[in-house]
Amino acid sequence: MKDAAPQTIYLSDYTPPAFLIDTVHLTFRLHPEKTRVISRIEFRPNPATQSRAFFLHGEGVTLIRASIDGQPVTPDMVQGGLRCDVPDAPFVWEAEVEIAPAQNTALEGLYMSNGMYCTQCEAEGFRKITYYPDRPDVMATFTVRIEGDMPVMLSNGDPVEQGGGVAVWHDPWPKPAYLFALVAGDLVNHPGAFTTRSGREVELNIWVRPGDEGKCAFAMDALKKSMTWDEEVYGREYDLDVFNIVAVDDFNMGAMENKGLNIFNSSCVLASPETSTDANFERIEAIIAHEYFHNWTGNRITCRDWFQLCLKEGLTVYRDSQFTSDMRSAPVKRIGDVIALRARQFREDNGPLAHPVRPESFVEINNFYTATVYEKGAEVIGMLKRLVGDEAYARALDLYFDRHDGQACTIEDWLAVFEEVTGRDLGQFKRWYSQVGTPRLRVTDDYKDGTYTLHFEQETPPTPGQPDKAPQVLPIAVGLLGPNGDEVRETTVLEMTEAKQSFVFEGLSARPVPSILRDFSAPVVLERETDNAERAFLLAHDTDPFNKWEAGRALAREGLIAMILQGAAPDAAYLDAVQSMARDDSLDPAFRALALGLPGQDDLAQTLHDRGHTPDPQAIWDALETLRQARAQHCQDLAVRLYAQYQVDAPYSPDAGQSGARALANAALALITRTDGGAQAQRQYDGATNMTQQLAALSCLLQAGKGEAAVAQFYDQWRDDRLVIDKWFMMQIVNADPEQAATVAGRLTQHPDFEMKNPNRFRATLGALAANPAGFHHAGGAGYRLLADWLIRLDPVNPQTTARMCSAFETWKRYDSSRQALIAEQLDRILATPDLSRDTTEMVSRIRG
Ligand code: 0A1
Ligand code: ZN
Repeated sequence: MKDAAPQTIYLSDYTPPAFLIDTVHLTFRLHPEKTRVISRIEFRPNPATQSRAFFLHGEGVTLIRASIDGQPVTPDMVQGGLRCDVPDAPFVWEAEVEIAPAQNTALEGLYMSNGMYCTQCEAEGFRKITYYPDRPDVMATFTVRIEGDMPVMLSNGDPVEQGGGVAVWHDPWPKPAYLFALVAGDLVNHPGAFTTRSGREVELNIWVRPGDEGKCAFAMDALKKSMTWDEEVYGREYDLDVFNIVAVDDFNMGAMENKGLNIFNSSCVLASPETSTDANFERIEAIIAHEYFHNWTGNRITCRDWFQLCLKEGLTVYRDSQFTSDMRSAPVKRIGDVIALRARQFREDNGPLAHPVRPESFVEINNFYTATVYEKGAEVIGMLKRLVGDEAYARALDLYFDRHDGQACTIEDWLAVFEEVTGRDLGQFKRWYSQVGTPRLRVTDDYKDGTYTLHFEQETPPTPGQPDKAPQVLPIAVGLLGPNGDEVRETTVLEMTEAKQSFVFEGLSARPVPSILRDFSAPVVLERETDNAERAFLLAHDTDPFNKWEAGRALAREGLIAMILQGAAPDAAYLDAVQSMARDDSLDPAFRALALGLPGQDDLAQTLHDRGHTPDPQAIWDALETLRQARAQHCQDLAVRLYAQYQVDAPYSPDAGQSGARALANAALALITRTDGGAQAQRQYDGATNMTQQLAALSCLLQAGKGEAAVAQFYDQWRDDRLVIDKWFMMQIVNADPEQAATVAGRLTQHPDFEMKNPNRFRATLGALAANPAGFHHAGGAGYRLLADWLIRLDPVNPQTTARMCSAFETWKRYDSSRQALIAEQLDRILATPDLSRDTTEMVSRIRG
């Protein structure tokens, strides 16, 4: 059936399901072109509603037969599914359908990746497997029988029967269809075991393609750490006898929390020192934790409807960030999270794709797995915890798990447990879920006779569809420093609820220097008229590591803005301050490496736009280059010292200590490369014993224009490792000079190893182009054309990845009229493509505005 005009779905239209399900039995007869799926589903009328309309979702499935209580029926086939007359009493629905997993390039539903069957059902993929009420508030227990000739055949829950071409799995925990999973293939496992604190023996397996079994140990260790952490910190235990993880090469996202059978993009699970960077290891640890934590926040307690996505995602991101903070360095994790939040979520808030943490409407839900739902959703949880305190947070979570286990819930349910535990009215706090945009927080201060007053003013700029905003609850963590740099007031959390509000500190002997928004206590843009002397003072003295870093970042940013707008020279105050900070061996090397980072090109473009200027991507790039060069000269001796001092002699470990040392040594190498023309980078490249060293050296060589030999060598060395070759594609494009970037990317799309159908490879190539802003936005528009060409080609193959990658264009309104015209032309060209998917149509229409 041909798609009708795409429909907008509204939160306000929610109605409960007419029928509930007790049990589901599925039989899969696997075949690449014609898999049969036989379903037997026990329905009963939902006592909570009068409606008895029976509708089952189904897309791209061929119905072979259907029956109700054993009597054949002929349902009405309608747009997106089927309808049927059914009894007003419990009944058994049976159906047989046929699907073609080998033809499924969208990677949603049941598909094949390298000869292996696998599934992706979130958000609405189960309807591509069989007819079903594919909505998260219909929860059922599943028994799955898989018939096929694959050596390993897995589904959710615990195994019941295995062998002779059959595997039967039973999941005793009621779940929505989006958590269903099936995997079948020639897989090998890396086994493990875990005993829960109440004594359940859990078999752990990481299933991979033969040859990859040596890259699973780190993920297995991360899984065990996650299981222990969730017991210790949230009191949550695992609840099945088996926990399986499978690595899949073709996957649209990072990973998926299917009950008892997590499916991972292989890039988010496979790791070895030779093939993975420290950053890869850290990310794998975090994603393993994230998916594992979903077992309670997502699976045992799920979402009533997809508008509530942040209920599971915001909370689970928050939990995985707590985990990483506990396993590694909390300040370093916080700084990294804020860099990512500003780069992705603030950017989203500032453009045409802005939406609330809990959206109120969508056309295609897959387009709402966004930084706003995930990362801002996590910030909202962090603010709530800061406001109510750790102890009340723990009690509220206990109540949430007790009360809602086995349910499909809403944000109202979530906030209600906090209201009950604390007695607070969270009505105003709830605006964080509905109001769009990043609040601006303006600060002024005055001091008189020992009394210091901070005056705050908050304002959220208008966003599409939301012209007027009400004040939000802002937890503002503040500390005060005395003139000699000592802390005269420890961190206190001010609770701002009004549009304008002042807070008074008494008994001070001199005018203090305020350290505001410590630990980035609220996701806002802080605006304060200050000067570089104060920033340098905070960089030197602030006891809050986040604000210490932030002061350095502000110094760098203001210097860069002056260079861009006024043609100023690199700021000496910044160069001195960053040098003293980098030299300070009492500071964590990982922190120093972060503090040596500079604001990104996109960050600077946004800042310029916020201040009423039209950003010029080339001017931004030039300023960054000039500053990097000046810094390299200014810190020449220090860089050599740091590089030598932070070499790691011990056998490789991806732990925080070693990876921090490598990060600092590699930051020093980047400085050295600008004064020695790449000699040291070449030595590091030639002698590298791990991927962190090898890739950092390659990046330095490419930036120095000396990468040719290394690029060729790298390919020869790694041509058989898909994940490493992704890095090879990406490095060449991200590090290309602006005028070369589109050409390099275009050339690489013609490389025999470029595979459009593999999302990782597509992102490593076209995503990398968008990650080189001066290159992507280079005058003439070659970057825009190249990306649009490939999005148009990918759309019929994989709409989901196409739609996600359209966000490369979301900032287009910031730029000059000629760039805007060039981008508009490409957006219109995409929109005019016949049969454009619903996913991409929605994204491009929203971006085009
Ligand atoms: N729930 C997963 C991410 C995920 C979301 C959507 C997907 O397909 C549309 C796939 C995976 C997580 O948060 O990890
Ligand atoms: Zn998640």
